[in-house]
Amino acid sequence: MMLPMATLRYTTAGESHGPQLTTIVEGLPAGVPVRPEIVDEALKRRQGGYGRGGRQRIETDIAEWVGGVRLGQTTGAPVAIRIPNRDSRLDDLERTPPVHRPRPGHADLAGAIKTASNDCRETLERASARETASRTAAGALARCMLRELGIEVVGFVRSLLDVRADAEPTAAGLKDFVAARDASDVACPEEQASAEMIERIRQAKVDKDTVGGVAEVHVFGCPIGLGSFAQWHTRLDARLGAAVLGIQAFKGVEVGLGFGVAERPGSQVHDPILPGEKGAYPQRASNNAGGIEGGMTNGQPVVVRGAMKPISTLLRGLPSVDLRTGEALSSDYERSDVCALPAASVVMEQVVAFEIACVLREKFGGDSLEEVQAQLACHDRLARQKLGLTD
Ligand code: EPS
Repeated sequence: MMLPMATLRYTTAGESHGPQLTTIVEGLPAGVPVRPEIVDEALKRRQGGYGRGGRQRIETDIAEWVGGVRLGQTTGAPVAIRIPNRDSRLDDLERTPPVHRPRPGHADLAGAIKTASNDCRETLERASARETASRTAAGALARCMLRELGIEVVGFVRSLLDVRADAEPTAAGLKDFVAARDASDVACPEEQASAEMIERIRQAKVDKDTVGGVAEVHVFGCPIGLGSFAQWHTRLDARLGAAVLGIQAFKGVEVGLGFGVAERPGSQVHDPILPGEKGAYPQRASNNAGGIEGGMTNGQPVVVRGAMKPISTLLRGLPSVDLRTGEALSSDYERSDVCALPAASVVMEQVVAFEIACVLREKFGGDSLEEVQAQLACHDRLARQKLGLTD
C-alpha cells in the first residue's frame, strides 16, 4: 500500500535468531520525554501470556537507546533502538539447521520458492514474530508522545475460540480496566473469561495444537480530524487496517461495528449527532463508527479489532512435502508458542498507537513537542470559533 510522505515512520531489521533487533524511528519532534518504563513495560508484556513457548524464558527484552535521545528526551533526530537477542545462533548450522518441510500457514513455502531455494530458514527467520519486539518498541515510543497530548491507547484480548469477554474500556475507568487486564495471564480484563481462555490454551497444548483469537484496541483523547478524506491512502482506517494486517498471523481487521454494518439498516448503524454541552463540540449517541468517519477521527474513541490465526507451528505437524524430494511428509517443528494472542494484543496496541502518532504529526507538524501542543490548541480554538462555541 502506498502511504503518503509520512512525517513519522519506522523501519526494523534483524532475524529471530540473529544478534539483535534494530529499530529506527524518524520524524518525532524534539522534546518528547522518552520513558523507558513505558517502552520496557510494553516489551515485557509482549513477552508474556499463557501459551508462550520456551523462547521467552531465554529473552529479556529491554530497549537500548542508541540514537536520537539526549538527557531523556528526543532530539528531533532519528531515534535508534537496539534489542539484543540472547538466543543468537543464526550461523550455527547445527542449532539452526536448514528447514526443508514448510509449515502450512507460515511464510515458509512461498518464501522458499520466491527466493528460489529449498531451505525455508532465511524466510522464517525474518518472517518470525520475534520482529514484533521492534515494532512494540517503536509504538511504545510513539505512545510517549501521545501521552503528552492526552491520548491513551489500550489493547486487550477480546475473544479466543468460543470464549468472549464483554468488558468495554472507558476513558474514566481506564486505570481499573488496565489493572484487570494486567492481572490476567491472557491480557483479558474479565476473570471468568480469562480462566476459560487459559483452559482452551491448555487443551490445545495437550492436543499438540495451536489457537488464535481476537485482539482489540481503543484510543481515547484523539483530537477531531486526524487522518484525511482526500485520498484513499490518507484515510486513517485504511492505515490502521494496513498496520494491523501487517502484524504476523493477523488475517482480519474491523473498525467499530466492522462486519456488523452489513447486517443492519443505516438507522441502526450511524451514530446520531447531538448538541454538545455549552461550549463543547456536538456529541454522539453511540460509537458504531469506531471513532472514524470519512477516514478521520470524529472525537469518539477509536476502536479497532484484529483476528489472529492460530500459530502455524504445530507440535503434531501438518501435511507437507520435503522440498528436496517432493516426498509427502509432516511439516518441520520449530520450538514455538501454543498461543501468542496476548502478546499480539500488545503488538496491536503499539502499531495502532504509531498510526495515530503519524496522523497527528501530519496534521499538526512542528519541530518540538511544545510547537505540536501549541498547534493543537490553536486548531481547537479556531474550530470552536467557527462553530460559535466560544464566548
Ligand atoms: C516464532 C517462534 C518462536 C517464538 C517467536 C516467534 O521462536 P523460537 O522458534 O525461537 O522459539 O517464541 O517469538 C519470539 C521469539 C518473540 O520474541 O516473540 C515464530 O515462528 O514466529
